[in-house]
Amino acid sequence: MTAALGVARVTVTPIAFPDPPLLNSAGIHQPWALRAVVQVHAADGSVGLGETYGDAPHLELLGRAAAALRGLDVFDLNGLRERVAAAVGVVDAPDRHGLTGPSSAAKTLARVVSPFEVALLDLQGHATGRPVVDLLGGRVRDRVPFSGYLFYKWAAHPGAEPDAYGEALDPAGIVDQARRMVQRYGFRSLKLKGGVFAPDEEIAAVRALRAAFPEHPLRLDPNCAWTVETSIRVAAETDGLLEYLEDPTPGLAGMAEVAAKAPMPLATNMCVVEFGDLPEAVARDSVQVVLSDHHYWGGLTESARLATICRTWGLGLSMHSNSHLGISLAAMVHLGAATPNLTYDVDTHTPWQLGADVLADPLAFDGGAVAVPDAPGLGVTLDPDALARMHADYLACGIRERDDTGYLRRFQPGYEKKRPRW
Ligand code: GKR
Ligand code: MG
Repeated sequence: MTAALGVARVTVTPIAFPDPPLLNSAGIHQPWALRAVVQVHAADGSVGLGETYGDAPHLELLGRAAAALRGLDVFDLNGLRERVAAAVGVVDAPDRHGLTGPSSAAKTLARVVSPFEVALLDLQGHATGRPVVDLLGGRVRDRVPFSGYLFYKWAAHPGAEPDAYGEALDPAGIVDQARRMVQRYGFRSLKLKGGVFAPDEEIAAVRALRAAFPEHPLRLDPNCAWTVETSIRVAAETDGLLEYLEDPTPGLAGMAEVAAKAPMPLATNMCVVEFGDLPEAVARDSVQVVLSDHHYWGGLTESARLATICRTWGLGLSMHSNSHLGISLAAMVHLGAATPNLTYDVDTHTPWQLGADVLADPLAFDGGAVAVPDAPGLGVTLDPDALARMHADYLACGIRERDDTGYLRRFQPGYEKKRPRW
């Protein structure tokens, strides 16, 4: 039997990178997005990578977990979960924006475990010479398809130069943004982040997208900005236009009411956000598509288990994203490649990072998809200079928690986050 490979030390580096002024039902993105890069150093000198949120309360928990991992066998993922649970304790550390639904101690723990689990899988890959996809059950596809993620947005943060995508505050702006994104990345499906303007304006944007992209499957995600009644109306008016409607209204009960009348499937990354949500969601038939996210479902192996549950209950499956960099993208690609029942294109924020990355050679999009790397582990390498630069940006930017609502209030003092709003 091969000797165990132990964890020698772990580093957690908070970083910041520029983020465009993207609008959503919580407010608007701040000029800097926060992430944390986890490096797990094994006793043989190899290093495993993980990427996660960079908000201060989460960083504190990551620090506690990191200190507890010394000596852990890199193949012992159950041991990882036990050690992190003991180090973190029962704690609920919600995010402020609520864009990934309610928080709980179980979800908080899963969120803390996740980047370490990804890093251990990366190390297992290095130790065995196999890509992570092989450790998750083997590849069922060579390329993982992504959807183009469209946002209403300002041309620039106040006082800054416009970014490459410019302003998008009406249907024409959204179609123009979609054209640029499809041209550059080749996306074959499109998602519009809604919940920003009155529903009729967003329906008009969906119609404009359908006219401009007759073959692209479309989705609309207002992040729970609508009442049940409004959701049912929008669903009726977008009949035939959407492959799914995502999180129109809050809660499993409200979603079930909408689902009973909506002509299209409902998807969620807000009302099914941990394993404990699944029994009620299935019993009520609240959602027909679960958007997994390894960052808060406990990592890649837990997300693979979620996929099996979805298959068991006949639920569709795809992946949700938040502002992220290339380590997260690589993790999503390996998971997507190992998931037989990935029934829809995966979300990604990559285009909005406008080329910023902590990796030496980030995975690239071609025809809207990312090819699964063959190299051992995640198949990506950290760029230490970029990491240092982004850590310096973190120290200098002054942002310690994502706060889309507080940032929008600076420019619109009366703004309030309301779910539902319409
Ligand atoms: O980046 O503003 C954003 C998104 O709204 C994100 O935070 C959401 O969590 O993409 C997400 C979603 O699908 O709900
Ligand atoms: Mg969503």
